Amino acid sequence: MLNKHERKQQIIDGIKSNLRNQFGKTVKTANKTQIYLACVQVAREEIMDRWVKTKEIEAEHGGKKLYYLSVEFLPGRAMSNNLIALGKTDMYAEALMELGISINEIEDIEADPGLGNGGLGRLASCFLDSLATLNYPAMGCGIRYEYGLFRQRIINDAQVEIPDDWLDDMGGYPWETPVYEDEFSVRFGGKLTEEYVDGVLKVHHTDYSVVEAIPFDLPVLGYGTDNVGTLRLWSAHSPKQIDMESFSRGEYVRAVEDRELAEVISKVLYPAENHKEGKSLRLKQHYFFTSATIQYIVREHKRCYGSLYNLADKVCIQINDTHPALAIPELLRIMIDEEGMDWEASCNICKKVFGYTNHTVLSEALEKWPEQLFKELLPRIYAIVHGINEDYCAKLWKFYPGQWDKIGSMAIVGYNEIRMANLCVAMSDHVNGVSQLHGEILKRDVFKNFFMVEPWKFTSITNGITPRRWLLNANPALCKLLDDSIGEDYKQDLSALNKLEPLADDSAFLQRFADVKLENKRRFADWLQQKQGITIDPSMVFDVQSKRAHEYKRQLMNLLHIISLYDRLMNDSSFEMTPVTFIFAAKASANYTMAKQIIKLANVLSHKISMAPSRVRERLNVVFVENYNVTAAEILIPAADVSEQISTAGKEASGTGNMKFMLNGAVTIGTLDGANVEIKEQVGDDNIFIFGLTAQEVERLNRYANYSSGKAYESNALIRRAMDYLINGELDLNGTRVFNDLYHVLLFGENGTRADPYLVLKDFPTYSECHAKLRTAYCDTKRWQRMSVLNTARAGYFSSDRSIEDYNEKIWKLDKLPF
Ligand code: 26W
Repeated sequence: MLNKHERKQQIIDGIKSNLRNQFGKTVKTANKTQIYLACVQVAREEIMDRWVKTKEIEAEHGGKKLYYLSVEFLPGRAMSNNLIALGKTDMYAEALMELGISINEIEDIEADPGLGNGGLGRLASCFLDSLATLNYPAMGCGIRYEYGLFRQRIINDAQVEIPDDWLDDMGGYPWETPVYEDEFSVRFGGKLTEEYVDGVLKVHHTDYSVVEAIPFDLPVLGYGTDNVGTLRLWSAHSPKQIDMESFSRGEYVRAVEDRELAEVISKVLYPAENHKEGKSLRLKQHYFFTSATIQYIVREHKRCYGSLYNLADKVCIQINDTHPALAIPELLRIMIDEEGMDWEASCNICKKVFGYTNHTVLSEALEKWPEQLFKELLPRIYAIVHGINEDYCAKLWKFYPGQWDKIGSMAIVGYNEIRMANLCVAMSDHVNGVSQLHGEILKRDVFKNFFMVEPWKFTSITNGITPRRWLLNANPALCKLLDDSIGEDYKQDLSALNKLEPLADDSAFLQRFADVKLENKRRFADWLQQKQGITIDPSMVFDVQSKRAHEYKRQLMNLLHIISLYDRLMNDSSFEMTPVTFIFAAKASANYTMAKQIIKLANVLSHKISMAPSRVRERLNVVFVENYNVTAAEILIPAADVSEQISTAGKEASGTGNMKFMLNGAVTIGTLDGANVEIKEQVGDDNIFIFGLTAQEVERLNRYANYSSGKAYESNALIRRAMDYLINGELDLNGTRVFNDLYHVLLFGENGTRADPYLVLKDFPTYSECHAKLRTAYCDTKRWQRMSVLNTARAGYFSSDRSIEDYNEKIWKLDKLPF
């Protein structure tokens, strides 16, 4: 065993020899990127040891394994997280210090892989962290996009999208390993012919194009264990040889087309969330990665057991929303066409293997594919989906005899579309929502008719977040305080945070907790200064809304409230308020006009207020944080005093940002939506600010169509005055009328849709009152500090470790690896 000094020396020697071998450099001559890359190599050696051992232990163990399929992952930067898992953060920091380098600067070199849009992708990464930490055998499977989610710049107050070539930035991604022996071919297009062989129907698939799938594996380090999980991302490549057959038939163009088709599949992540995109490339992406994954799973299983009959005992596959749903017909295809198994037996096995998690109730986000496109691109999969549909409709007929409308709406193929959610529900063993409320809405509303047929399938599992990234990594100052006051158990058992409860009445502790918050606010202020040249005052309340820009999340309501405060400060010299800096961070899908206008409004307002008289500026500030991503979230969230979770009730499936803020001691102002409901239950009514309609009230209002935003406007002077700013030229000095649309949607609706579909004006009055109460509470320093501590103390339930244990109990039934 080496002592501490020797281990540090080992790191230093490792860095030096890597610089020499890789780049022909010394510490003096190397640049920051080279030093970063050398550090990664040194850390990787240790990680590789653990990874190899994990694979051996897993093979020996022979238990059931989980494959978590997701078209998005948002892992965040790897270096700091991996050093924490290795327990080596300080050692690396000191080693680098001896070389005259600050570890922060080195960590800042690293790209943040933006291989997802928002909540769904980040959840997938939190789950992989927990699976590894809890020693469950699991692999995440997705796509290695060459371009992640666009980088956002704000130019003239508007969002501008810049390509995210994250792989180019560092000359490749140093944490990944290509696994060439696990390459698979994926087929697109072509023709089907049928033939009876000994009375059995055989389907032949010919004239297809081939794309090669090459996996790149990333290690996912468990915390407090040597277990290392795997995130496998598939990259698309053209077949090594040009298709000689079509080439020699003179089909030169076809042969070259194949190359084109292949190259483009894993190029870019679609930047749309909660909005379906009926593009053929997207369908190709989905089939590409699910086919490769299923081929790999089948090969591994057959290597051990020779056949697929016991597949359901050894494999479970979780489908993260409907995007990976083609895994279901793909598994059937292999069982039937390649393994010669019969249809019914194959279907029965399939139904035991898959679990489906739904992440949204917005109807515009439920995936449907045009039948013709589907058929042309995936003829064999199309035929299989038809087979599934026939069986399923026959089954429904028994349950709902003669009820054609109902059966029609539940069918997998209908109105020339393939409905992916229906496919998932029909073919999965379990269907789950991501919060209590969301699960109930799935049963009562979205999947009501399915629920009647197979009620046992439906369940809810409340989302969670990994405390390793969202506490240990993001908030070292708070962790130090926690370590000193309640020990370190909370790192692997977040419910241990409840040991803080008694300290919520200890004024010395409250002060130390508040000091940590202030330190994090300063850290964020410095970061913002350096990134965007904006100065903010850490003595003001930091009130934060950071999440994707979407109408249902109601950033617009937040902005109208700020306009209202501005108006009162400007026009009423007797109006006093606790000084607040409102902070926004949000990306909008590039073609989502309304969301882009909301971003513009935030930026315009920010400028407007910065030019106001000092009495106003001292009390009110607005800033927009550019390019929100995991790295920005890690700095922003620990600096928040107030967390805005204000979606229209019934629309946000769960939310996970809400949990991150709570864990870091922010107090929530929010509606009873998604996991906010459970946050309120955990933290208690006195430690959260709830306002607005409930999901049931929203439901009723919509059902009876008895809401008039015009009346809400007429009856409330604050609303009228705030709304006026959108059209009276105050916010668009050049008379560009940029915010006319926002005004119009709220009061009149756009081309035929109802006015104010997300009830912004309806909830505005209670939102505004709730903010006033919150400011009063903040002035009572002791009371506020106590609330803040209790939010952290009661966040234990929202660990993704708890979510994973719930999934395992209800669905997966995995055994832990013997570490
Ligand atoms: C087809 C385009 C598309 C892309 C992404 C449709 C839908 C999605 C996702 C399902 C949207 C999403 O990220 N949903 C979020 O999932 C989180 C994790 O469960 C929840 O916390 C959020 O409430 C939910 O909006």
